[in-house]
Amino acid sequence: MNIGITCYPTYGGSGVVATELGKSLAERGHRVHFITYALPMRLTGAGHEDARYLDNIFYHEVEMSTYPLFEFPLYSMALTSAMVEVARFEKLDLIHAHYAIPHATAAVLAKQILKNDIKIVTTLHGTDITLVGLEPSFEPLMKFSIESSDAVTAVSQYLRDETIGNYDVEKEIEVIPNFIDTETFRPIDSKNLKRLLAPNGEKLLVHTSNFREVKRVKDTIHALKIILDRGIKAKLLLIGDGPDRGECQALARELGIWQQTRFLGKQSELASVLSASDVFLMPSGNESFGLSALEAMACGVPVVSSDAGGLPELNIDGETGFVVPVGDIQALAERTTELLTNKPLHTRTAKAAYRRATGEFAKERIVPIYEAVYKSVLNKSAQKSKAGINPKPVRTSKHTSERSHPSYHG
Ligand code: GMT
Repeated sequence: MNIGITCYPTYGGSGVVATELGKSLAERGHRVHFITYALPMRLTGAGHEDARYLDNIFYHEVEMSTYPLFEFPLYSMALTSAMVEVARFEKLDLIHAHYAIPHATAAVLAKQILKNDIKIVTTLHGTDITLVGLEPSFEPLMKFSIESSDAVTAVSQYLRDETIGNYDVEKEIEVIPNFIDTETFRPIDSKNLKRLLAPNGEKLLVHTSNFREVKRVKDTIHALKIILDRGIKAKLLLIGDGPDRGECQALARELGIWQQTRFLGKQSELASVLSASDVFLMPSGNESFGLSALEAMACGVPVVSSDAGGLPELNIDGETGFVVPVGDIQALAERTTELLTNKPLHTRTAKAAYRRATGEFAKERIVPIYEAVYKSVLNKSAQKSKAGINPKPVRTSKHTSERSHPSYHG
């Protein structure tokens, strides 16, 4: 198949899933075209095989024109135009839009410009539905974008139910969870790193996120304080960056635990530091799936998470770690203490976390499910064309097509 993928190219979970999916589809012989405003992080970067040079992966940069009259950038329009141009030159079979607004919206508009000569698959990731789309003025646009897509997927049952409940959509939504590349995320021997990070034998707690309010990063710092006050030697590794980082640093100083808190910034190679850690903390106020918890589980690290959104679908309470109510810092500290002080419990949950991540959520299991969705929308169009309704030929195999238009970086 000849597949266009649009996503946020940054460190966010939706961009990571979209990029890993594209890489995996390319490995499986499809031609994959990323249509984004920057090169997706996981296509390049240390610790990741540099996939951008594969001959069936293409990068089409969405170019933004500037003109003094345009006070606000016309990104959605530029994206739609890029989708139309790439679809025409590359003869795309479908566009897979990750994140509803504006990506699915732009794709649906592109489809109309292309006179329906393309299929649109939309994947809902989380904040597109639970935060952004709930802005009242966006609701009709969200409903329209979802209902006009040929197929819609959501990353958890929770997100599927929220979408149907919040937007009253009449659309089948298939749940396809996040997945993991078990060659990248695996338990790595990190004894040396552990010695560096915990020279006095401290237990290591770890949290990775984009430090937005919804992640409740401050809860991890409060929990660390409780744990330290109980006389347990521990350190908290905070990986990533975002709006709340400054406040978190101030809180660590205020609580007098600055020395036990390490802000490590954005990291492109996570498996070693996760493998060196004892417990992963995810106290989110809202979380549709929790990709970073899955990454930790695949490295053999048990998780203490909140019960927000789809987290209990991933982290099974008492089995792969513990689930506590959102905002219950005491319970967060309590459950983490249990894992840090009860060796057999830690070993059992760590093993279960690893087994669940690499069994249920391995990319080899999940990527074919996306492929089946693509085939199903293309088959539907083939059936219609047989019946004389839509005479578009279906291309389900690799085919030669011209390279990208020169204004793109193919
Ligand atoms: O909100 C984020 O953390 C980033 C966001 C995104 O869209 O980039 O992540 C969402 O999508 C991920 C991939 O499907 C999910 O694993 C995250 O749970 C989800 N985040 C939230 O729902 C808050």
